[in-house]
Amino acid sequence: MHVPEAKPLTFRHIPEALDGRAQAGLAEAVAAVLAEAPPFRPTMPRTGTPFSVNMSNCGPLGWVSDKAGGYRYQATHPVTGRPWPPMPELLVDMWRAHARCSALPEACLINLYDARAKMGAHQDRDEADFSAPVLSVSLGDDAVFHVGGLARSDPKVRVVLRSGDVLVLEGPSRLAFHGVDRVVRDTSLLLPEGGRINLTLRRVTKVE
Ligand code: MD3
Ligand code: FE
Repeated sequence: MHVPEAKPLTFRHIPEALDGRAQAGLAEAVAAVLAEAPPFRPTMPRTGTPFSVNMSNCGPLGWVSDKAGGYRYQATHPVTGRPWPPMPELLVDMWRAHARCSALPEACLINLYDARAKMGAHQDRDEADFSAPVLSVSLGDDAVFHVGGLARSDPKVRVVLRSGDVLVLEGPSRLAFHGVDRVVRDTSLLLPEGGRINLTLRRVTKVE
C-alpha cells in the first residue's frame, strides 16, 4: 500500500530573536500604537460572532473583520476612521533581518490575548501575494501554537511561542492551517497586565 510522504513544514522558529531589553522597547512602542489606534474586537463574517482576541494594526494597511464586510485589509481604523500609526522601526528591522524578502511589510496585525483567548485553525489568505513570507513576533505569556498542512485534517505540530520569539512562515507553509490553542498564564513578566501580544507582519499587495 502507498503511504503518502508528509509534506515538509517550511517555517523557521527563531527563539529569543529579541533580548529582554528589545522586548521591553517593543512593548513600549506597541503601547504607543495602541494609544493612537485602540484595540477593537473583530467579528466573524456573516454570523457576527466576536473573536476572543482583540486587535489593532500599524503600518499602511490593517486587517479587520466584521459581520457586514468580512475579512479585509484597509488603510483606516474601523472605529476611529483614522489611518493606522506607522510600524515601529524595530519591527521593520526584524523583517529585514529574518524575512529574506526585499519588499517591505505593508501590514502589522496586533493580536491581544488574555488568558482565555485563542485562535481556531485557519489559513491566512486575504493577501494578494502568497510568495512573500509572514513574520510573527511574540511578546508576553507563552502560547501553544499549532501548524498543520494545506488541508484542515492534516497532522499538526505544536510549538510553544515565548516572549521574544520570531516565527517566519514561507514557501508551502505560507498557506498551512494554524492557530493558537491557548495562552499559558503568568509565564512572562514583560506585560504589566499579563497576557500575550502577537505582531504579524505581512505583504498585502503583489511583490514585484
Ligand atoms: C502559519 N496569529 O493573526 S502568528 C493571525 O499567534 C495568526 O496571533 C497567530 O495566525 C498568533 O493570522 C499566529 C504565526 C503565524 C502567522 C501566519 C501564519 C503562523 C502562520 C501563516 C501560515 C502558517
Ligand atoms: Fe493566521
